[in-house]
This record gives sequence, structure tokens and C-alpha cells, in this order.
Amino acid sequence: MSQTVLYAYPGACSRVTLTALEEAGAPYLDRWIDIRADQQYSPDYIAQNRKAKVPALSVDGKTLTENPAILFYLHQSLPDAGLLPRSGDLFDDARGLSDLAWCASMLHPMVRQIRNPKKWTKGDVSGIAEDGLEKLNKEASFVEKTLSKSTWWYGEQWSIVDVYLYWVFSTAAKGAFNMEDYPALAAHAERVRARPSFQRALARERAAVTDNKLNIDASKL
Ligand SMILES: N[C@@H](CCC(=O)N[C@@H](CS)C(=O)NCC(=O)O)C(=O)O
Repeated sequence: MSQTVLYAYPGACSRVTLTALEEAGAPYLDRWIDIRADQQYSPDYIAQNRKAKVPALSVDGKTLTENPAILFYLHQSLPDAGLLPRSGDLFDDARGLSDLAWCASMLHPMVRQIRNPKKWTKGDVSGIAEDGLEKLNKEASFVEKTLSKSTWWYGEQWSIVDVYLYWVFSTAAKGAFNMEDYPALAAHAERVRARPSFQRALARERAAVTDNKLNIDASKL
């Protein structure tokens, strides 16, 4: 029987993949990699994922890394889950992958600049967080325009991109990003959190904090 294992950390970007698995109702095991304790560099984990990051998804012993690739794989292998729009037009449907790549390669690094500027330089950190904040605010204004006219990123249809956008902006809001400047984004965040698959993912993260004695305030997840 096929076995799927998600390597994750509570509150990290692996939460997007975790929510995708919950949305799909697919059976999977979770393994929690304590990235605050540098467990991502342990020989056991490096053997799974030489990049030393979460998420990673192992299926029958083979490992896939990078959120967009994992989410696209889940979208293709679990078509009933509705993780991304599917119109049948190859060009239009590539937009889902494009938006996942945007979240991972453009927005996520801005969040890192804001929250963890030391990871960007071996020298002076001045200006790194400010630069990230300026860039993220520009992206937030763009997202705000769309969300002020629709329930979800793709109109009336929920998708995993909504969860990714939520993760980006809510994580940045734990730093200097002010979600209150963006009322549609803030309302969208409430809708994302209310979705049952998100709540199940959150419950799984909270259980992981307790079971693995992780140094995280579970009430802030
Ligand atoms: N490009 C990767 C980025 C993954 C990533 O940066 N994950 C963070 C958690 S949000 C991580 O594992 N950080 C550990 C570290 O940087 O040491 C993806 O999109 O999956």
C-alpha cells in the first residue's frame, strides 16, 4: 500500500501542504522537524532532503521538495480535492502553478527579509527588513484589490493559493507588516482560517507541539 509522509514544522510554510492534504482527505503520516532546534540539518533528515527545509513529501520512499512542486503533485494526483482551478485549457490552468511559484519564490523571501533579516547577510542587517516590508506592501496592495472584489483569490472558488497567501501575510504580520492596513486581506484571513481543512491542519500542528515538546506557543499558531 502507498505511504505518504509529510515533513513539516508548526506554523512554517509546510502548513500550506498540510492543509492541502487535509483538504484532499488523503491518508498521510506527519513527521515534525524542529527547525528552531536545527533538526533540519540532522543526517537523517538531510538524507531525505539535502536542502534542509520543510516541507518535504515522501511517497513510497521517494521525496519531493519545494511547496509549488508538492502542491502541484497533490493537485494532479488527487483531482477531486480542487486544490487549483481546472478548466481544461492548458494555458489557463498553468496560472495555478504560476501563482504557487509567485508565493514561494517572490513573496516568501520578502517574509524572510522582514522576520529574519540576519539570514540575508553575514554583515550589517540595516535596510533588509525595511526593503522586504516595502516590497511586500506593494504586493499586498495588489492582492487587496482582487480580494476586495471576490471571496477567494480565484473568485468564488477556494484554492490552495488562498492558504498560501494567508500564510505569507499572516506570517509577515507577526513581524512589522500591518494586516490592518488591508481590510480585504484581513477578512480573507478569517475565511481561510475558518475552513475545516485549515482547522484540521491547525489541530494537527497543535498536537505536534505537545507531542514533540516543541518550543512554540501553540495558542499563537
Ligand atoms: N523554497 C522552499 C522554501 C522552504 C523554506 O524556506 N522552509 C522554511 C520554513 S518556512 C525552512 O525550512 N526553514 C529552515 C531553515 O531555513 O533553516 C519551498 O517553497 O518549499
